[in-house]
Amino acid sequence: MLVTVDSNGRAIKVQGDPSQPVTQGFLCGKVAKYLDRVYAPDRILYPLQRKPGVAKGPLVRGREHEAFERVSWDEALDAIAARLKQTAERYGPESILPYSYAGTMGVLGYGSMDRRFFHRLGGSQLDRTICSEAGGLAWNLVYGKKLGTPTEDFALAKLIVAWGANIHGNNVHLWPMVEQARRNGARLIVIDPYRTRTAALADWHIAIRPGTDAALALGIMHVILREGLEDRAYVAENTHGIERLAERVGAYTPERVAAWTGMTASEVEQLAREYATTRPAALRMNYGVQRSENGGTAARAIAMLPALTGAWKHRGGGGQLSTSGAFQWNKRALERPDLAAVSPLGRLARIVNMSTLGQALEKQGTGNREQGTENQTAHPDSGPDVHALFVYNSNPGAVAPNHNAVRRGLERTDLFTVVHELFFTDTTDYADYVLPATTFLEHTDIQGAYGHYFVQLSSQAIEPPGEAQPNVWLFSQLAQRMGFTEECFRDTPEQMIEQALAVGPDGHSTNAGMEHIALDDLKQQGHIPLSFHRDPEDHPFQPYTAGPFSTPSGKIEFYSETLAAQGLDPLPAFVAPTESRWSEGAKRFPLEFLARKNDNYMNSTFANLDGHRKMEARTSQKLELHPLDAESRGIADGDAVRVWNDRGELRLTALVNGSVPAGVVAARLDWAKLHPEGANVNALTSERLTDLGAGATFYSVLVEVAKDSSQSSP
Ligand SMILES: Nc1nc2c(c(=O)[nH]1)N[C@H]1C(S)=C(S)[C@@H](COP(=O)(O)OP(=O)(O)OC[C@H]3O[C@@H](n4cnc5c(=O)[nH]c(N)nc54)[C@H](O)[C@@H]3O)O[C@H]1N2
Ligand SMILES: Nc1nc2c(c(=O)[nH]1)N[C@H]1C(S)=C(S)[C@@H](COP(=O)(O)OP(=O)(O)OC[C@H]3O[C@@H](n4cnc5c(=O)[nH]c(N)nc54)[C@H](O)[C@@H]3O)O[C@H]1N2
Ligand SMILES: [Mo]
Repeated sequence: MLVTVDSNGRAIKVQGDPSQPVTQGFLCGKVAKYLDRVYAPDRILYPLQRKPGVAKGPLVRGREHEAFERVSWDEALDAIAARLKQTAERYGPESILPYSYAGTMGVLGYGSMDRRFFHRLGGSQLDRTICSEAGGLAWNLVYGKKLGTPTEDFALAKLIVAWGANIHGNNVHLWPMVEQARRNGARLIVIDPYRTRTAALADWHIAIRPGTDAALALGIMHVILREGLEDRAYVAENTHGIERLAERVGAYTPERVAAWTGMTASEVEQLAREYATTRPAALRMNYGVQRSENGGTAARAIAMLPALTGAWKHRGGGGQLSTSGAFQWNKRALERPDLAAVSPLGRLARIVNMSTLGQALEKQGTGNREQGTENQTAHPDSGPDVHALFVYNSNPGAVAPNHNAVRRGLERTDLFTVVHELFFTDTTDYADYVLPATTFLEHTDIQGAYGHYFVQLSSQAIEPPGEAQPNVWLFSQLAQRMGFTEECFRDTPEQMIEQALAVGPDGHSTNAGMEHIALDDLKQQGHIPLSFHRDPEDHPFQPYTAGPFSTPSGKIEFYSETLAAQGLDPLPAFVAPTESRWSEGAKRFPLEFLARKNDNYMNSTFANLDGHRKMEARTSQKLELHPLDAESRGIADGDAVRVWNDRGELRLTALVNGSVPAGVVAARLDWAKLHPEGANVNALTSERLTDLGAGATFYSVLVEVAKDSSQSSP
């Protein structure tokens, strides 16, 4: 992204960098309006302390500052350090819980000085499972590493399958490649229960029932193997466990799969044939598939498809879940887990799962993952209750599942909460201290990616407003106040960028794939491709064309000894989610609910800006439902409705359209405080975890809906 700054140091324009081969000079709709966010009149500019006697809980929008008083950074840092010390002494340092996710995805801002700080302190470690853990683990079980078809090469495909992937809405920079491929005759198939922008533009939209993807993937494999459409040579050479997989898929006849997925048997066959016989065939699986209780297994089964057909062999074929495995940052240097040895614990702290924050705060245990983990270090399911919560890069008051449980936890008067933020969010309403954070225009960072293969430098463009400070600065300062004397707490961002790159004596990175990259070159060029992607025309990168693979068997794994050793099913199977139309709970709550993202927000980011809200007006605070489900409940388009289950309730306006199949309803993630009753879709979602990776299950939720007779239609 290029930022134009005027002579007064004010950013006046943002635009895509035309020299970036993936983003090609355009920005998505929400980031094109990024300056509205940077210069928003309600940015938090100064450190704030909750006024004595003001209860924690939703504050009136636009008047949040009245609950706080301005303090200096010195006062705030001293007071926070004193409280953290006291908490650590009284309850043990593990009673302090950091909570962060993807507010910034810069390598430094996402996880560096903060990790050092909490390792040295002995604070609980956070298992960052809320987004992609189930799918990432699934992909790694099959291939060993998260690589994929280069984004640019999707333009060469003759078939693109978007599976649980809202390309046009969430990943718009892939869309031009899709369009180019289609100009050359490619077809686009979208597998998504919801009619997204992507689905509406597809050649074939398969409105699969939520949580039934494993059945479909196994059904496709059934047809492929029955009809001999697999790539036998590729499978023999590169994969492990085909015989046992073949045995397993025997039961997944098109007829049975049709009954689960809501497709017809002949559609299952058609999809399998088209996928297996079109070359190149590119699979864009995204994380939508795995926000479901059986989502890890579903993602794993889907990931096997290009291995069965040998699609990786054809340039423009194969698939992509994420390209993040290609970025081998020197994380040990950035995060310094070795500092845990000098913490009061003398070891790595227990791990708390971020997807069960409600439970962690309600003192019902910490929701640690028990299975399928790749980084199981040390996490006893015990340990002290959480007494201090340090939130940055995240808005758990809006994005965490089971909102009402989270809210009860945040309301605890004995919980000390610090929030580092840009705006008064659903989370700052519960903070004891609110600290002002910078936007990415106001600090320097280095970036990897999960949708391309370029290392990028994002240089500071403007001065921060007020007293806003970046994450690195905050945790460096706080470390000084805690009396942490290690040199690494005084590192500058530039030094840390060099550490991330593991810069060698000649000034170049020593990270695998980055050996040609020097910081000075990044400063000049902004973005530099990873080594294997430097000459895409003559030496195109095609992952997984040949082994050895970084799995235990050295092969692509259809059958997983790793899972077998954990007592889990080594082969994929379809298991209906606990909350689905087949479950006992469906008697009381018969509708499957999709707690969806917005095309013009970034999770909960941007939802507070009027311009962005306008772009979302069509679906904002609406419940989308099928005409049959509306009719049987006496609901008409535009009626006020009540949506509820045992966890919570939400009042929305009915939008009866063709966007969801019968039995499925959908609404959008929003700030809870922008709804009249102070709740959002996560009031309905649960803390139940995915089968692999212990991730959140935003898309396995049952609800009931009724006309809201307490209100007349707006
Ligand atoms: N505009 C915009 N862009 C974003 C984001 C945003 O909030 N807004 N968020 C960013 C983030 S954090 C992420 S992780 C990525 C995620 O990008 P995606 O993975 O594309 O994210 P989702 O919208 O969660 O899921 C994609 C689709 O999966 C569908 N889906 C739900 N349940 C099922 C199911 O059981 N089976 C199948 N086949 N599909 C299902 C949903 O209806 C949805 O349309 O996007 C990023 N980009
Ligand atoms: N119902 C439902 N819930 C969901 C999802 C869904 O699809 N449906 N999606 C899930 C997914 S995929 C994800 S990834 C999570 C995302 O969860 P979060 O990462 O919490 O996402 P955001 O809502 O973007 O909130 C990030 C916050 O960080 C702040 N921030 C931005 N930059 C900085 C910075 O440099 N420093 C600090 N200190 N703060 C900063 C922003 O102002 C913003 O309030 O949400 C999950 N929750
Ligand atoms: Mo995400």
